[in-house]
Amino acid sequence: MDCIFCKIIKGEIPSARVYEDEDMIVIRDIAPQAKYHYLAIPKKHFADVTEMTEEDAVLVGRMLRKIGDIAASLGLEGGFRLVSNKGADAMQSVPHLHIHILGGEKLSDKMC
Ligand code: DGP
Repeated sequence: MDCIFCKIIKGEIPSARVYEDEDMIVIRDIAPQAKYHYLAIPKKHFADVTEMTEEDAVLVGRMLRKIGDIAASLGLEGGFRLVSNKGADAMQSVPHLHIHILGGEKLSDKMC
């Protein structure tokens, strides 16, 4: 499958990986929109929240809990914002579910 995030997971495309476990990798976003901008990417490929099975929902729930666990180690002690885009209106550019993790500074209150 020609998926950029699957290639990053396999190590075929380099990335700044800050965390990895059996469920997911967390990498630095290539075009940061905050002081700290990470992407939590499940190792299993599915396009977005509308394509999740019940099993995927459990996986994503686990990812959220782990993001909470590792947040402080990523410099996010002051708080963080999670975003997962789906589709054209949200400007999703990579059709492999991912959760943006933004923080390290006061974020704009314009969105969310
Ligand atoms: P979205 O628009 O929600 O689909 O976000 C995709 C994000 O992925 C976007 O913020 C830029 C990031 N991105 C795209 N290609 C790469 C890459 O090759 N490496 C890294 N680290 N991030 C990437």
